[in-house]
Amino acid sequence: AYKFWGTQPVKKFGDTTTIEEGPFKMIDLEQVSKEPGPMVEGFEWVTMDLTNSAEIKEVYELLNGHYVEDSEAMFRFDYSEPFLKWALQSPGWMKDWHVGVRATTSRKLVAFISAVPMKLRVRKKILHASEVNFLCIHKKLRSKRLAPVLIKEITRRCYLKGTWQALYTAGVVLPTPVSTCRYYHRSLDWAKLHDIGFSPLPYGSKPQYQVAKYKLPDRTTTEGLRPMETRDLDAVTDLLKRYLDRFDMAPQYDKDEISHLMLHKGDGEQVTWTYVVENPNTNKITDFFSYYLIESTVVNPIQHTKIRAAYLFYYATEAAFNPQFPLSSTSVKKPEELRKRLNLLMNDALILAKKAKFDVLNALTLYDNNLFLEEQKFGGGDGQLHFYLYNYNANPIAGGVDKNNHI
Ligand code: YNC
Ligand code: MG
Repeated sequence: AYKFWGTQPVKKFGDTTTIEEGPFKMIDLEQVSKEPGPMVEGFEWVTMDLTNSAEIKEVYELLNGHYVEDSEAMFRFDYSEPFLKWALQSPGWMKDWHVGVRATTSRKLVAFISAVPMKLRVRKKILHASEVNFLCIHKKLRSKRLAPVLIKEITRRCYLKGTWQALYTAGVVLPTPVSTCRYYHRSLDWAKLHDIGFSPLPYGSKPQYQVAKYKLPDRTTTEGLRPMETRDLDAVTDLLKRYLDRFDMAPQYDKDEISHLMLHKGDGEQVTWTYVVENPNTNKITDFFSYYLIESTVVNPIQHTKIRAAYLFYYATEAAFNPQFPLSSTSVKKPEELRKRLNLLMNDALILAKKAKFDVLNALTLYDNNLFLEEQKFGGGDGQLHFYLYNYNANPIAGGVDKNNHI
């Protein structure tokens, strides 16, 4: 098993000794091939130009037909063209890291893999890493060992840019997750989710009870809540940095990245929604939250053809820094203030997502999410998301737990 992954600089299964964290190997740039590895006969490597709308559309169509499905193949991610532009052209992006495979004769795009640069902090060390995503092979070319060829090619291209580590996530188990999270789902339109087979009717319940359970108020309740604007960038960047510093593994974003990730730039379809709380007395930004849109295709539709899902993205709150509970204190429960504040904010996030016509809000069991998932009526899903590091040996990191083991 793991004929390919067994050859790669990743942790082996069952290796549970606590180690000093660091790269598995040092890469000598001289030894990195300047040419791509051999491609299967009849196919060739291409670099996609995602500033070209025709090429974005080709990537969109490959993913729309062939990307990730749930275990029962009822739904398939339908990442939109604006989403792909947003995700793949984040600050520092490189064209070289948008790798395609075309059929030589027909020119059809049949496989794709991508990376974007990211600064990732693992405990105290900051890695200048890449984030690898959107690995996809056309269904007719599956199980031909093409995936390892794509992974080796993106690795080569990362190495050529002096990037020796990568972060990637997958629903499948590979050697070896550094962290594992579970997906949770909060119904916003229960009737629709039930119709498409996403939400079962619990035993002994009735549809009208389910609809009533998930009903939300019309108006938000947090005083000072409003959409984020450009003038909030410094405050949000600073707040998120301090908030994420409480966890063992998190990205390090600068102002440009926060601008890219959080602000809808007004050209084309919106993919990201961000709200801040401005204290009406001090005009200080005390909290923010964001989510993004990914639709999924209903594979065998009866009535509805798409699920419109919001994914909880970054958030932060000053309530995490309650001076009564200094972060240096160990093994105490999270301050009650933080739990209360997050529940207030997330309830407003649900109200806003409902108003923006989302069917469901999805979240993972990471950061402080465990403080609100149940109270906000999220239900645990079947899916897990495993986080992996390439060429970096790290001790496991529990999802949903901060540095002081606060739950
Ligand atoms: C996967 N998701 O275990 P072994 S996530 C990584 N990520 O290798 P073949 C995967 N490896 O076990 P197929 C993987 N899924 O022999 C399978 N594998 O060691 C491994 N699905 O290859 C698998 N997108 O070509 C096995 O399999 C080997 O034809 C088998 O292709 C797989 O984007 C796949 O789920 C996933 O399109 C491409 O099934 C295909 O089945 C497909 O015979 C639907 O492959 C879409 C889908 C994956 C979404 C994602 C993150 C990818 C991360 C890749 C690893 C990056 C490493 C870091 C590189 C940069 C380093 C630096 C610096
Ligand atoms: Mg294959």
